[in-house]
Amino acid sequence: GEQAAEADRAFADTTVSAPQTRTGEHLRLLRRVGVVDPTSLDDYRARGGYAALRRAVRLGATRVIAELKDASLTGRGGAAFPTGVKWEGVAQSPERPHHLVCNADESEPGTFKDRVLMEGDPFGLVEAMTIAGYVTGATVGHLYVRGEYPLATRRLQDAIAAARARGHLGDDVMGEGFAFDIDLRRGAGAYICGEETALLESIEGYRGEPRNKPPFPAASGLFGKPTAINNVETLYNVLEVLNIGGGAFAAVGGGRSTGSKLFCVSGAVGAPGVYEVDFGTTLRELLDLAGGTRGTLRTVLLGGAAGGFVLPQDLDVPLTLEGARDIGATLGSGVVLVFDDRADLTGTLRRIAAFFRDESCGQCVPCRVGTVRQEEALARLERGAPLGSRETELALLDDLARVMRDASICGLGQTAPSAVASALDLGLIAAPSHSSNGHGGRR
Ligand code: L3W
Ligand code: SF4
Repeated sequence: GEQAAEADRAFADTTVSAPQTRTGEHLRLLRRVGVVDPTSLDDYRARGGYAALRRAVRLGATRVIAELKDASLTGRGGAAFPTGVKWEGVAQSPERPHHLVCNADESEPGTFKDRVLMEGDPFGLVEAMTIAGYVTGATVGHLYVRGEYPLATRRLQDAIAAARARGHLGDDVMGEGFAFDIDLRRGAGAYICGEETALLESIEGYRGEPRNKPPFPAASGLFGKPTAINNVETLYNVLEVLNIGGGAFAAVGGGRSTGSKLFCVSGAVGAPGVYEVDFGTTLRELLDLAGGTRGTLRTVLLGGAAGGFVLPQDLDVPLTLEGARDIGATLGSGVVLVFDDRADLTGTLRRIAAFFRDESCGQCVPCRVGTVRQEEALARLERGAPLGSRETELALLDDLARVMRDASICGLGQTAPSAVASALDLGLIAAPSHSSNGHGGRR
């Protein structure tokens, strides 16, 4: 009680700006955030809640999957796997039981989009998970929420209880003849438990160590059974697909980037916060929405630690998976970190490296050792005391990046060197060196 009240106060004090979108366009995922009473199932229903579930049941599982494929909906956790394909794999598996998991362990540095959805529109996640359970044939959905999200946890717990009390969860959901309930789990502060297979280990009661993939969870997941595991934002998109239809959803954006995307904009902008824009909006337009850049723009880290740096001359890049890839970045989970010319880039990269070193589960050598060596090299560069020459350090970082990317078991080790490698590529790490020949810039 006391803790939750404190979290409420802390939330009220934060300056996360109101959700926004481009003028003249309606919000999709954030539509109800800040508008609906997050504690009221009646208010949720009055604002269109549970229409998507009714539609899903009318269509039946097979046609819902077809709608998701028509929509070209892809996962919003960073890897963009097609949601319809994932659900189909689980729904069609002859193995029993089927499991459903929602990955709400949002912990990527600079990411806070799922938090805004869960705190502001918790019934949306309850409804979307219920639809996912209906379609994949899972009767229990495990909702794994980041331990440091007390307000989201409480709102979700209350929403689950309210839905249960009104027959929107339980043995006969809304009188539609299927059973589904939600089991909420709280993480305990380990970033690695957001990696899907580590998360499954954690639910099973083991240490959060990633498994080798394949097999993917859709074939062998929780307790070795077929498991659909989805990011929070992906599930809210399922509501949108059902509400407007797969074809209308796919009409926004294109390729593997259809619909809208939430971006977490922070750093040197006028109004940091979560913004929803249609795929295809340019980075420049997004930054304008976020109050414009403050100071002289140096670079933008797009896609967060797993992504890449964007230079001021590339701000017209369209925010799509394809557009980001073309300039050597990713959209990842929607991180947009803006640096002005006074920002300490090497220091920031060193802190990101320290984060990965700290959060590595230690299971495989390239990551366990690589994250330590990477942090050390960056710290030496930061202090201006490289081993031999600056070039030696840069070569070492380059080597480490290659080994970690190629040989790590999971995404943590594979992507831990991404931002550093991108900064090296673009010559953004400019450390003083005793024996430097003065080279900077692109190598
Ligand atoms: C069935 C196949 N399913 C792949 C499934 C797989 C998973 C999804 C993506 O995430 C991203 C990275 C960073 N049959 C399948 C299949 N799947 N092939 O598709 O799989 P995968 O293995 O490509 O990626 P991943 O390891 O799940 C890596 C991002 O994660 N990241 C951090 C993200 C942080 C957050 C957050 O805090 N909220 O999202 C760090 O690396 O962008 O792209 O479900 O099972 N043949
Ligand atoms: Fe653990 Fe890192 Fe290996 Fe992933 S890459 S399994 S976090 S040691």
